[in-house]
Amino acid sequence: MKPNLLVARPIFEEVLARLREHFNVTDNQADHAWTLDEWKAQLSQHAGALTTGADPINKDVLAVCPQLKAVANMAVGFNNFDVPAMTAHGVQASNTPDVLTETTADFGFALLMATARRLTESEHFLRRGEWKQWRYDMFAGAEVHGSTLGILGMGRIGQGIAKRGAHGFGMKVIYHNRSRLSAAQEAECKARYVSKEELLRSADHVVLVLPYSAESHHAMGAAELAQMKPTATLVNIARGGIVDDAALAQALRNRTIAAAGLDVFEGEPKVHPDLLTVPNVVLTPHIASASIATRMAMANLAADNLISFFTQGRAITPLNTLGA
Ligand code: 8YV
Repeated sequence: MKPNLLVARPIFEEVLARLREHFNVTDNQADHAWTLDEWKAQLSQHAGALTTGADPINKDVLAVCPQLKAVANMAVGFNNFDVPAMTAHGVQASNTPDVLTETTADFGFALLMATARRLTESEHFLRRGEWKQWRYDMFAGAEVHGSTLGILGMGRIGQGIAKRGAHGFGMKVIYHNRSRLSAAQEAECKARYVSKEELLRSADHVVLVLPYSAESHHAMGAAELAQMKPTATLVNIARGGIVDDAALAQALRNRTIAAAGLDVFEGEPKVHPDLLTVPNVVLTPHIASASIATRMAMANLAADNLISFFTQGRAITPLNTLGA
């Protein structure tokens, strides 16, 4: 008998077809946004699930899902999972690292450039029909090449951004991370380890690529924003909640920093209303990993994690180790 598998959100038909070879699949191609109660009711009938970063697996959910054996997150970030609780319930957790690193780093760089060079603000101006003549200072922004790039969170994606900045744009790269990179990794990224305070004080462009946790909640709040240069920009491609969005909107309005680029938001898909009215922010709807090839690779890796777990007893990229 094939195990029951719940696919929480729409995914590629090809990947669903692969899953159907191994599982009785309940899919959600209609993309009806389940309430928490609907989610729990659905999940309680399944042995496995393929989730996205928005689908919670916590103690409350696990309590009503005694049949659940494995959940594969189609995301590298897994702050929607309570991994210790999953381990305690004997549920295999997995995510999709590596396959999205370069695509996400590309997007981080795109957002940095769009923010520094005021891309969307100037496009909106043009679309409104306000472009009447050339002016020396029209949408003059911050320099990217040769400037100082500060990266907070230096995992795989952070390193990808560092390499693009150092090797492609001649930027001086500084970084802060819980643990320091090896000398070889620092040399490869041409990156210098500094304290968070030094990074905020001296970077022209600050990029956030750290995981969300209780520790990183509001890691960029009013006090941290106040340490940045008034000419500096801030880019968040990590998770909503790392930045205090209300404090950021205020810093942007008061021009205590020059501009920001945000792909993630506190409480997304809702966006803090103040961010929608300040001009000096580039806003995108959590699309950093959204190239077709990468989304396909993520979906396939999540599917492989489930197939491998249910056929061979182990996930390919597990987040926890289950007891014997
Ligand atoms: C996903 C992401 O698009 O991988 C992550 O952690 O944030 C994105 O790539 C999103 O989480 C949907 O699962």
